[in-house]
This record gives sequence, C-alpha cells and structure tokens, in this order.
Amino acid sequence: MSVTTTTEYVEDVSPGSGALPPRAWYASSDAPSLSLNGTWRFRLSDTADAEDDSFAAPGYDAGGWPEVSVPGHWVLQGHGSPIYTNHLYPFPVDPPRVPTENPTGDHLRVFDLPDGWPADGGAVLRFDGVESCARVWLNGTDLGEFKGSRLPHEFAVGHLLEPAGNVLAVRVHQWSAGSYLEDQDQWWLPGIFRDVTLLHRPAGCVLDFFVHASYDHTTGAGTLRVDSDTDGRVSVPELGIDVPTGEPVTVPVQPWSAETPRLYEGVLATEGERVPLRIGFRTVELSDGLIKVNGTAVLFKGVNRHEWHPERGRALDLATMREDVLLMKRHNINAVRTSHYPPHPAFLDLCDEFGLWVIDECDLETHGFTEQGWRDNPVDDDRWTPALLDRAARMVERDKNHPSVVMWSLGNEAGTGRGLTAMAEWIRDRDASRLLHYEGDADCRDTDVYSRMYASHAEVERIGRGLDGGPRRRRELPLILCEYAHAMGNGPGGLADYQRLFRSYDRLQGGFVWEWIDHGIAHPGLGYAYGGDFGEELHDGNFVCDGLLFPDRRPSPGLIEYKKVIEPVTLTGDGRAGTVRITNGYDFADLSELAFSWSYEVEGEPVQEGTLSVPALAPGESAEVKLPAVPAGAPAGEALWTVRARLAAGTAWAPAGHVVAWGQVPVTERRVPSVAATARPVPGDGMITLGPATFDARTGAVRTIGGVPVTELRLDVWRATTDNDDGAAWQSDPRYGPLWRKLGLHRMRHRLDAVAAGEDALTVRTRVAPAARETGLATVYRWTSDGDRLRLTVSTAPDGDWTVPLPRLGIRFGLRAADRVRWYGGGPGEAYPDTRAAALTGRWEAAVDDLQTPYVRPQENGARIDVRWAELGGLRIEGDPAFFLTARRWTTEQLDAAAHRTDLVPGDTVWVNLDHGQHGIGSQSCGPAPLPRYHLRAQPAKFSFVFSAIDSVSPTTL
Ligand code: IPT
Repeated sequence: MSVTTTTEYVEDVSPGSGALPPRAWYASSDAPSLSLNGTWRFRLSDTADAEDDSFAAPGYDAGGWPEVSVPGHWVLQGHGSPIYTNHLYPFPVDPPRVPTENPTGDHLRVFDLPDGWPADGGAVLRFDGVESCARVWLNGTDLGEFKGSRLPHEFAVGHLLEPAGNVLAVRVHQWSAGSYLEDQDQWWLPGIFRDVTLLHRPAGCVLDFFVHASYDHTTGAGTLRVDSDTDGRVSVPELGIDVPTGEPVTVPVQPWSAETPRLYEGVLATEGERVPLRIGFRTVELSDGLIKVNGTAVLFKGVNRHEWHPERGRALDLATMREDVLLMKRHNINAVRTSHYPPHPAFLDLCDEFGLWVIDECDLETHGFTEQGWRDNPVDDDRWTPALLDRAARMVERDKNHPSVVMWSLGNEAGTGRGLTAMAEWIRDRDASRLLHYEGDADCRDTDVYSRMYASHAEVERIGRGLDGGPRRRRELPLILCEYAHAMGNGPGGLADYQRLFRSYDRLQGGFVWEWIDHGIAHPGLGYAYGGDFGEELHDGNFVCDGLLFPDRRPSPGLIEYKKVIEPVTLTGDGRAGTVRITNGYDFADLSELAFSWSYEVEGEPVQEGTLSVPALAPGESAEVKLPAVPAGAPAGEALWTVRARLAAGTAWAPAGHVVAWGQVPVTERRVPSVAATARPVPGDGMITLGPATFDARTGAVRTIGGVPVTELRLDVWRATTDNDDGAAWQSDPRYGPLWRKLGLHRMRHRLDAVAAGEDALTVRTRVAPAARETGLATVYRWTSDGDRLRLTVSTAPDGDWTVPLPRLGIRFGLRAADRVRWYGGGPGEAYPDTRAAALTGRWEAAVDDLQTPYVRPQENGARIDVRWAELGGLRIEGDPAFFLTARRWTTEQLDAAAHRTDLVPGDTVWVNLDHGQHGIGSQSCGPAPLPRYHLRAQPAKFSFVFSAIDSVSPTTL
C-alpha cells in the first residue's frame, strides 16, 4: 500500500469514488452477513492530514488507542464536542473549502469471518451512515472515499477478505465539501453513526430490484411487477403469485394505507439468493388537484422527525425507532416527513408495518447561503450537480420498495437552482409512482404539491379558498404545510384552528408539526444541554429543543394537544337533546375497530357509565346517536356526558381500550359560588379579622385564612416568557415577550393607596405599575365573608396607553406547605387559551412537583385551565368565574431567570397563581403569534375567588 497524507477528496465536490452504484436496501436474505457494529479503536486528530494512513495497514498496533462504539458519534463519547447551529455554517463559507481545523477520526476494527462463511462468491461492505466524509481501507487496500452522511455506501470487498484478522480502517472527517450540502438545523455530529455490515454476495445473488405494487380502487385489484437486475422468480403464496421477475400479475388484494397497513409476505428468489419482500399495494397520484392514494384524498396529520436520542445522538437503535412509531400511532399521527434526510432504513420498515405516510427527504440543505443572498449556492452551480444526483439516487434506490413512502422530497431550505431541477428530473424518470415535494420551489415548477412553512392561519385559509394567486401550476396544486406549529417550549398554540381549516377546505391536505423531539443532550450538570452549552463560538441556543417529545421521549403537552386535535373521530353533542354526533374522520377505515362508551358526570364525578352502540360509519360519514336517559337520582350540580372511542381490540400499536378520541357534552351549567357578605371586618392589635381571615391593618394584606398563613397575595401580570412569547429575531410581527420586558411588566411595583374597613367589606386600593412608565393598573381588592368563607373580588382597570396584551392577569400568593393539589376543571395536563383542546373537564389530583412541565429551557408552564375549584395547602379555592391554576416551588422570577432545569431549586414556599386570563401561546418562535382572539387585552376586569379552610367546609358545599 502507499503511505499518503493526501486528503484532497475532502474538498472535492464530487460524491466520492470507489463505491458501488446504489441499490435497494434490505435487512435480511438467506446470504450470510456479519455486523461490524461494536467497539472500534479510535484516534482523533485536529486536521484532516495530521496522521498518515499507516494505521490502515495490517499489523498496525492500535492497542494504545481509546475505544469508541460504532454506530456512534465521537463527540458524544468524550472526544471533542458537539456544535449546534440552526442555519449558520460553523466555518467560513468558501465552498468547497473547509477549515484546516478539521477533526478527523481514524477508526480501526479487526474481524474474523464467522465459521461457515462461504468461500465462493463476493462480498460487500455497507456503511449506512457516516458524517461527513470517509475514506475506507480493507486489509491495507484503499477502497475509496464517500460523502453523503445519511445515505448508504457499499464497496465490493470479496477479493480482499481473509478468514481471520481482516483489518477495516475508516478515516472520518468532520468537515468536507459535503458539509455545505448538510446544513440542517441540528447538532453537527461526526462519526460512523449507522450500521457497518459485511454482506456475502453469492454468485447469482440479488443486486438491485424494484417492487411495483399498485392498486386499482375501481376493481379492487393489485398489480405486482418486480423488476430485478438478476432474473429470478417472485412468489407471494397468500395471493397465489409465482411469476418470473419483470412479469406483471394482477390479482384481487386488500390495499395498503397508513390506516390499514396490509402487507403481503413474498420472496424474490434468484439463483443465488432469496430476499424476503413485504408488499403493500397502493397507488399514489395527483388527481383533481389532490393527493390521492387508492383514489381517495388523504389528510396528513404529520410530524417532522429528525433522528434523535439524548445520549446517542443520531445513532438510533431499533427499539428507539420502534418507540417513535408506536408513540406516533398512539397519538393519532398518520404521517412523517423525514426531515431533513433519509432516516435509518429500518425506520421505513416500521412505517410500512404500522402504517404511516412518509415524505422521504433527501440529505440536502444549504440554508447558510441565505446569509449571502444565496450567492454561490451549490444547488445552482453545475459543478455540484453530480453530488446532488448521487444523493437523490442513493435515497430513491435505497427506499423505493417501501409502500409507506408516498412522496420524495428534494431536500430542505436549499434555495433554488438547476441542480434541484436535475434531481427532480432524475427522480421522475426513475420512479413515476410517487409525487415530488420541495418547499423551496415556490412556483412548483419541479414539484407536485404546493408546500409552505409556518404560514399563518389567514394565509392558509386564503390558499384553501384558492385566493392566493401565484403561477398557474401552483394554483392547481394542493397545499401541505411541510412545517407548521413550531413545538419549541410551551406550545405550539393554534393547532385546533389549523385543523379546522384543514377540515374545511379540500385543497388543504394537512401538515407536519415542527418537530417530533427535542434534541437535548443528556448532561450531568444541566439536565439537557442545548446550543452554547459546549462553548460553541456560534450557536442557536435552545432552538434545537422544539419537539413534541422531551429528549427522553416523554410526551410534552404539545403532543397531547396534537393527539386531541387530530383525532380521527369527532364527538360533539347537544346535552339537552341527549344526543351525540359522531363523525368518522378517517380517510380509509370505518369505525368497526372502535368501541364507544359514555359516562355521566356531575361535578366531575362519574355517576353512571355504559357503552354506546355506534354504526360502523364509513369514512366521512356522521351519525346522530341518542345518549341514554339521565341517570335517575343523579346529584344536582354541573353535569356532562363524556363519550370515548377506544380500540375494541388490541392492535399492533396499542392495547385494547386505548382511547383514540373523546368528546364532552355539557348538560347543566355550573353554579357559581355565592357568599353572603354578612361578616364585619373587626379591627384589633394591628390586625383586622374578617370571617376566617386575618389581615394586616396597615397594608390590608391578608395574613391567614382559616389559620393557614398566606403571604404576598397580590395582583400578578408577569409570566416567565415562553419561547413563543420571546419569538424569533427575524419576526416582523410584534414579539410580546420583548415588548413586555421593555414595558417593565416583569418588575411591577404595588403602590398602596387606601385600606378601608367598612360595614361588610375590607377594601384595599392600589396602583400596580412599573418604574419609568405611565402605564399602570388601578387595582382594588375587596374582601367579604359569610363568617366561614372569604370572598376576594379583584377589580382592575388599565391606566395610560396600553398597546400590548398582558402576559397573565390574576393573583399570586405563597403557601408555606402544599404537596398535593386536587381540582375540578380542565386536566390532567397544562392548557392555555390556544392549547386547550385536550383539557378534559373532571376531577384531578397531582403533587405540586408533578404540575410542572419540564421544558428543557424553563419557562411559563403548568397552568390548569377552567378550574372551578382547587384544594391545596389546607385551602379550598372556588373561582367566579373559573380560573387558571398554577402552583410551583419557585417564583416566576426564578423560573424566568433559569436557563436549564437544574437551575430550578425548590424553596420552602409554594407559589400559587390564580389567573383570570392568560395570553395565548402561538408559535412565534418560528411561526405566527397567537391569533387575536387569544390575546389577553389590557381592559377593565373583575374576578373573584372564594377561600375557605378545607376542614371547615364540607366538600359537597359549593
Ligand atoms: C425551518 C427549517 O426548515 C427547519 O429545519 C427548522 O430549522 C425550523 O425552521 C425551525 O426550527 S426554516 C424556518 C426558519 C423558516
């Protein structure tokens, strides 16, 4: 072998040399294979050519090198650090050149062939993913080098293999020309992060093959044709199919859809190999301006999925991929965009099996060129076109046999250019059976679907109505939101409003929430780390934590909300008529797999429960179903029906009884608490006593209620701003978080104007206002009592020129001890005005600690909505009207100041907020602000709370 330090290939725009042409990926066949995953020797250098390649020669002693796990990223295994940038390249933009400081990891693995490895035939070495550029040697022979991090590369190695002591050497460079094409919004994580496998290739083996399995919904017949580079036979015993490759056969079949993922087991047998096939018959087309599968328009209820694991980064194991799919199915999600690169190939097997529509996206993003007005963008420079075509081919060839893949996407945020058109042309020529997507193609010249990101509700509605104008081709196409509802921190708000639009206009075929999971990195000192936590020179902070799942895959409230908003059955009703209207919102399935039940509840307590018989409605059909008679002898009080649709039997993705959809039908309204003002304020000893409470006579501040000490009760308008409150710097609409701070709402002062103990009330007048501003809130606290119970009525009126909404409006106070909270109202999770679809009215109980939503960057969270009454810390609180309840062991100011979960240290006071209003959440961390109807306007308001000591009032008294 030649000893060389040449690394010119690193900055070469070509995709590489030496690798075999791309072909279909499959997990198993009857040919032997050997996984080379496991522990490898590893050496890190600072530059691409710091070391010569003598390590690749047999006999090299790497015994002193540390070890790393493959698949893995070395920066997550103690060597160097990860870097997070959204779209900025973390190196000078001078394509295709990369910095001299180019972390380079030499990987070494010695392996023996297993017993029985056939002596004849060939072998290929397959790399499923290496970031960003690798050069490979086997037994000292240079096999070549490649780029295209999330795409497979194979090398022919049969002639080089020895029975024992094979030396596989891989040099991986963090930066390469390929990095310019991989500027996705995620951590930069070099390494061999997907499987490495040695595959025996017997003589006469299967090379590439293409399963064409279409479905004609007018006849119910499926047509199968398997094209194969090696002739052979295709059999599908269940369908009685046994035909030569290349020959079409048409038989009656059950079609594949995401809702009914019917797969048929088959075999492709050539002279040398048998490859199992899983065939799903389905036809994807654009017809009548709509995306149709098997003749039916589909509605995407999707998510954008980056691959993520908080310890292993993008090196996902099968169990994690499976967990993602199960979580999606259990939360009513029916579609995935593989943002922004083809996923581990096994993920697509799971999508076929469990049923998810997939937009498979190519490993391409050049977003950083936006900084220079897209000058020098590789996708508009012919020198790069071969690399782009290589990427397109590696994706399509690898994934073409998956029924779940219904669209190819050229990439993300890569501007526009000839290279993209070349990719589109190549893809169409190779696979006419799927549609093409690329959001950056605003005119839809190369694409089959009009795709937008973060469009406002108003714009989506305009497009739905066909009032959006634009080029003709685009006007004839359906819309999908390839990204919307930015799930960063608390939120996203406004999901239900989008879904209403999607349901109302055929042209709107749904969307994909950004994004599936927070990319927080497990960190001993910080909980989860995000951008900047590794000392990066440039970074984008916690913009990398914007998922519906927390990094540990626990669902965030956003996912619970999304599940409710996209539920496939809607249940609405008329309590007085005693009916419930049930609508089947599936595109393909009837309701025969669901069992319906009802529960009649008074004041949140179930009085009686039963089952509801519902016809097996076809997709789109509705029925009015009579509810039973109101149970005889039901107690008086606020009553409602809760109707649930559950899986009647277990499925592959959830057990029997899993709730798919629910609805609540009010019957009688709530009675608001009334307290006769019969008690008199009694002064004495610097204190005033009123009913069960004592007050400071000088300040009018409440001290105890029923013996329970209460501290610092006063008006509160501040919340620890959410990522959506703060908004993204580029937003042109007002960003309320910064405006609130500018106005000083986080440092309100309370001026005491008067304390008056009257005949039947204690009245405290104040003005609440920040330094340096004329704006304030004239605020009056009026306390009355019937002897047992204490009523506080807060009246507040804005004063001065208020142009912004308020973050919140209510009172806050401290309790010395409170562990468990019981409440009647919305639950079990948090809810805000525009994230409240999943709040189920009922009785709930939780520990104070469990009321907190652990956003990776702490911020306002945990409010329970529509609370009629709550009990905590020895107090019962009833609201008139119902209120938002928040309780936490730190103050809002501490929450506001925290950057990581570990900054929040419980104190010995529980801070309780009872809010009359909260500002909406919206999605402004990347998308639109809350809709105006969710703004909490500064306007005169009046609201009351009734306090009592729990022991002094029987729980049935309201
Ligand atoms: C959009 C990107 O496509 C996506 O990768 C991610 O960065 C998302 O934003 C924000 O989290 S681009 C957007 C700035 C329009």
